[in-house]
Amino acid sequence: MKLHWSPRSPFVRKVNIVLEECGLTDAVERVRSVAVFAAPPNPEILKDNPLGKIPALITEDGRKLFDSRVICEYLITRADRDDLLPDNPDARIKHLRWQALGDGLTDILLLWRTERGRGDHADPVILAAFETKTRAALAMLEKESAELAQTGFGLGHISVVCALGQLDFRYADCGWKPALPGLAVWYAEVSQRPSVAATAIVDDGDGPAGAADATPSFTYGTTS
Ligand SMILES: N[C@@H](CCC(=O)N[C@@H](CS)C(=O)NCC(=O)O)C(=O)O
Repeated sequence: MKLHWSPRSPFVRKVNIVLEECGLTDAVERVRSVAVFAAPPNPEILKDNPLGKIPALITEDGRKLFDSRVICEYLITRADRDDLLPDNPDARIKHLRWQALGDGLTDILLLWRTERGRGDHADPVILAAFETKTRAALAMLEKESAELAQTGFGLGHISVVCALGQLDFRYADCGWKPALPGLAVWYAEVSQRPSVAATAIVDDGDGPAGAADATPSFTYGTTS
């Protein structure tokens, strides 16, 4: 299998965690592919994913799979690891819902950074909406932190971990952990899991300069 990847992509990290869980990490040839939302699409990625996004996986029999949700389900089925995405309808919906919440939060964090990177041209209404949605998603996860802890590890947890990892990567000083203690305890515990620890985001410096990183971030403990 061939994987378009980046060591700093939270959506690629979902796939990396599943690969680790399934013992398939060495079955993949990695191609370092730069994907930037606010830039011309990478032609090498477009050949395999017309949406220009990573992750994209090419299987041994030539199937071009995207996005992370499809790739993760493919790998889980291939490895017969239905504990990660149970067949039982209630358990399955629980994981798919957490996946939607985690992936949705990650999408917002990526788009928010892109908008912040526009400096004086950033739209304050859009910035405020991203902040409101981020706070609401984190508040929901705090409410559900006991259920996250009590439910067998699976795809839903993987998406939430990757969203929180992205928050720590790009908004390291936002101070969410003291404000959301249940979620912080669950996150600290799940971060010890070998598949999660082995796949931490790494900034390899490849890609566009982070104009957004020079502009003010947000602080979880305050209101906007
Ligand atoms: N829904 C997609 C999202 C993938 C995504 O947004 N990937 C980012 C990198 S983390 C990307 O490729 N961005 C480039 C773009 O949006 O054009 C998935 O789950 O794979």
